[in-house]
Amino acid sequence: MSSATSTVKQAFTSVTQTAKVADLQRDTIDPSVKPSSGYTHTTDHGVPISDTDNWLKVQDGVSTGPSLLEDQISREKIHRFDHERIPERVVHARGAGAHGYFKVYDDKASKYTSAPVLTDSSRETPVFVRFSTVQGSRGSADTVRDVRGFAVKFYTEEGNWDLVGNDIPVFFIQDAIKFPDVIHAVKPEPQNEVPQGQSAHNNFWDFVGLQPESAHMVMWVMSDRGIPRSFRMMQGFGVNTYTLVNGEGERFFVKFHWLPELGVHSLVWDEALKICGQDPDFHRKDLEEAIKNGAPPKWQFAIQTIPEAREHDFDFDILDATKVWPEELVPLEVIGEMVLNRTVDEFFPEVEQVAFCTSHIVPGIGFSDDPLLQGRNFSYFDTQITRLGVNWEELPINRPVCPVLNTHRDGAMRHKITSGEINYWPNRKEHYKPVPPDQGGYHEYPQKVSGIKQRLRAPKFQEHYNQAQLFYNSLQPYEKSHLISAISFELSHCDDPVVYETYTQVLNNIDFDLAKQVAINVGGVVPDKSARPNHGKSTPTLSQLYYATKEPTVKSRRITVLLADGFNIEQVEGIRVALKAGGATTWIIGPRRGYVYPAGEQVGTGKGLWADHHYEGQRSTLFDAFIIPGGKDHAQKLADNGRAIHWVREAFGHCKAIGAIGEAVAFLREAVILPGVDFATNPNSDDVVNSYGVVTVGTVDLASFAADAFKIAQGQ
Ligand code: HDE
Repeated sequence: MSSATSTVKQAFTSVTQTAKVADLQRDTIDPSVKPSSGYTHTTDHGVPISDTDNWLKVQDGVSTGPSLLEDQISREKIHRFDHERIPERVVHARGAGAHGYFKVYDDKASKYTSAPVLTDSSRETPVFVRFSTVQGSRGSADTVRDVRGFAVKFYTEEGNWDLVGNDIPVFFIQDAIKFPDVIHAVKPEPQNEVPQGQSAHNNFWDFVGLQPESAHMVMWVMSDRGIPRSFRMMQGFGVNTYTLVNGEGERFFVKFHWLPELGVHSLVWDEALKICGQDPDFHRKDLEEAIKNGAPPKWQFAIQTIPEAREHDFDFDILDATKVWPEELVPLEVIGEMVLNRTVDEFFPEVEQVAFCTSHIVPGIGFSDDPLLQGRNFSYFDTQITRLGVNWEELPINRPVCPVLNTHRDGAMRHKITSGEINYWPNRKEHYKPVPPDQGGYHEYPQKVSGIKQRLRAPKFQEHYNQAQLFYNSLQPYEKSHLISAISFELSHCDDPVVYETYTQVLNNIDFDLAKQVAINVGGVVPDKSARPNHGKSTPTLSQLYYATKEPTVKSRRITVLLADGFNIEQVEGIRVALKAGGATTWIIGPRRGYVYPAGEQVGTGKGLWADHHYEGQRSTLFDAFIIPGGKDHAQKLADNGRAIHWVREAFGHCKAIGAIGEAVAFLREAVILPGVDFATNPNSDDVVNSYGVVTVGTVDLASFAADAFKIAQGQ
């Protein structure tokens, strides 16, 4: 810790790494307000209540008489209910959150910044993270195609730092003045409030067709990045350009990155659409389930830095939020990690009331002149006043863990009581004395500015297609095909020809083949030549494949064993032990929620394995992989059940990892009916893995495999 910081801390009180948990528990575990089975029901003013079920009425013993307004208990209950809702966020309304900690590995970043949160490896800074979608309202589905918010509140010892980012590194617009336009365009249309949780409508594509700076971001959202498998499997980006200032007073431009330990993974579109209906809370539940099952999600934290003197060395403007800083030009430096290991206790006071502000930074971190960031710095504080009132920073989830002491007073819902007669500076008692910079007080970097006041954008802000093209060129063939399908889906939902014709022409500035294929699909203008030559450049780091798991793992993955009666129990036991040892979450799906019976066991004896869900209760869409054990009657029973066949077919179509043993191999072959698939011709061979992600084995000694896995899990 710097001496400056320690002096300031002495003036207040000291802060520990688990400070935020302790701070929140002030409000959650007071034993006098913990629900229990005793007589605990009171009014809001603390008077015990004897009846919460009957409104006070005039009764004559036969008929029901009038209800009395006098009933203060009923009135309080209804009044409180009437006012339960607050305005939802104007964007990012749908979200989920979790607590955790952040730490840096060493003091490597001290060459760029003096901020202890980024340089002091003895600290574990508490964090709260909120993930979100952008377009839909609070009750919309999780797996829609959209950008995901990735907002992190660091409760540092020097005050809160909010890094309010997304899972996509660029944005639709360059200048904050366009934000209301892009959001109005993407949100449900004003005349009928349609569509919900989608950008597939005239207004969005109309806007982006006329605002070509959005082309790069449109490529990202329409790629597989727009439909992540899980919040835990998303990259995070600060998007805007911030600055870091080191102890010598030197300034660096910086971009912030989060890299998920589990790799970056997506759903496939058909699967995402189905999950919207089958389990609209899929991502929210996935986050909670992983933390509760002991697989806390983890991200590495990385920075890209550019010294102030090199600001103009690139063919794009480094303050333009529609551009990435290609990793080949500005490599990532991994400096720390974040782990989310605690779910929330109550959604509303934590996830709904958490309020982020890009303007919340701490000494050692600064803004840049990025015109989008400058506008954001105004907007977030302002919107919290509408959502939560002016004293929103006093709410438990928002209040810092370090002391907050100043002359701000009053306002609706003020909680804090500050004693003393002084609420101004300067004053005769020297209370609230500002902290000098060398004692830890925030001070702005002395940046020289000059220019002419005018409504213009800098010259390099005028170029919009180079990086959109770079992104498209860098995709794998299957990623390109997904992107073409996604844009075709969206434009097919636009019924105004001007809209889809204009957009296919925009696409021709990015890639001729892309424009042609989309135009054919949606009835757009099919180009006969490219509107702009393709520069042919590509970079591996822009493909999602680059950030997929480096070390394949089943850890925290949802894996099922698909059963009918008559299965081979040794195989199932072996599979389950092995998966558990690998850290997977396992499930049994059967013909009914209840016992499923192994070969040799009578149905109905109660001596079977308990299936967690029946075939229709939880579809294959909700799992990452499944295995079908052998058993003669077993395979036949599955084959006789249309739902089981559908389960398997859908999983195969969604490219899930599939395993089958013994007799189940033939069932699988029949179920997916794919001529030419090699496992179909080779049902009895050992260890056949084919390019469809299907593993089949004729026989296997699973008992010994499981025993080995168990030993590994026990650390032997
Ligand atoms: Fe936001 N944005 N934004 N945004 N944004 C909000 O603040 C805004 C932008 C982002 O989980 C609002 O508290 C403007 C970029 C996230 O609570 C609002 C501009 C990025 C969240 C707002 C942008 C984001 C928000 C609405 C352009 C990626 C959810 C509710 C100048 C780096 C935070 C709220 C949470 C929320 C304004 C652009 C990310 C209105 C004016 C770029 C993750 O203040």
